[in-house]
Amino acid sequence: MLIHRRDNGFLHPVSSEITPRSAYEGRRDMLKLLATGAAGTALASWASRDALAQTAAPGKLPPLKGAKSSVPGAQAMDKVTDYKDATTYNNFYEFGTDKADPARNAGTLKTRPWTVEVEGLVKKPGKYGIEDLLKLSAQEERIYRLRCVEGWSMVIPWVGYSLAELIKKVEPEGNAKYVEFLTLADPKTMPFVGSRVLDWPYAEGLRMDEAMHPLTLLSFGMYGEVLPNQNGAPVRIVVPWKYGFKSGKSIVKIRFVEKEPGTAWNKAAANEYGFYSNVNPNVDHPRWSQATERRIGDGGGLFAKRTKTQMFNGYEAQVGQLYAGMDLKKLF
Ligand SMILES: Nc1nc2c(c(=O)[nH]1)N[C@H]1C(S)=C(S)[C@@H](COP(=O)(O)O)O[C@H]1N2
Ligand SMILES: [Mo]
Repeated sequence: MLIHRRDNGFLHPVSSEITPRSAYEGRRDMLKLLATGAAGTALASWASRDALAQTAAPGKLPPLKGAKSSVPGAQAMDKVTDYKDATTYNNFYEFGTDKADPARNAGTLKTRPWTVEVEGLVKKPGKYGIEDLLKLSAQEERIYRLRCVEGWSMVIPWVGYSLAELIKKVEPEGNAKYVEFLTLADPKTMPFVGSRVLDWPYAEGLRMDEAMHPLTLLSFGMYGEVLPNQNGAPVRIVVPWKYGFKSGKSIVKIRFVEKEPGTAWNKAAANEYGFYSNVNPNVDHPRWSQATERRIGDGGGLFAKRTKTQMFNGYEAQVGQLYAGMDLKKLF
């Protein structure tokens, strides 16, 4: 499609024509998907997950218990989302872009053996096996809200421990300022890793103080069981004050770096997804407002009443200080 902009009587190509073709096509696919996610076909997604949801119940996966957490902010503040909703309506683009796709397709994910490689600016780099990671610190149950950038949210009882526990064990060097997370990208088991929707592997990152914050969770389970594949088995990050996409699923690499790392969504659309991506009702997404959200499964499903989104997703008392003096409109 050729779109021209007329300036001073001359025709200039718009940026889409000077962007490499592959990047442009990937972006075009993505914009289409995002547009549908935010509007009409969300309804179709919700309906298509109904059949899956009917059989989704805890009790089928190995138990993973956690003691009630004493970390401030990690206790129940809202009604916990039903398991069937939390496991049948979410994003995991490696398995498809429809909200029902992760539950439908993630059965192929092989979660054993599994290692997480720790590398970069760290004194104890190495490959950490999942069984050792599970035992590295006491498992806690943390009840967190998670709000997706698209405007829906859930309240989930996660099981895991503060990422800080692992970080302290591996001893980052003094010049490590950021932590980068890379997730599995296996084309054999993840059907969409061949698509151009995102740059694979899915990459995310946190500033060191964010990664060390006690609320930042290294999670292995939810609802008293190990994580279902569609929710990021066998290990994922959960950062409750940031939009959901900052919480990388099925992670295989943690890298300590000096400079702010590139992240999957920022690379796909920098004007829409910043590095910080703190939940902020006062900063609109360029294509929609972030002022309100819909709690998934709250009464009428997709038609549930929208509630006001809270600054830092309600965790301002715990994390606001991390951003003191920063212009959150610029550093969104
Ligand atoms: N590897 C990977 N992690 C991911 C995603 C993804 O596509 N791939 N999607 C993110 C997005 S956009 C959201 S909202 C959350 C949602 O999943 P959950 O409901 O299981 O937390 O996972 C995040 N983690
Ligand atoms: Mo999301």
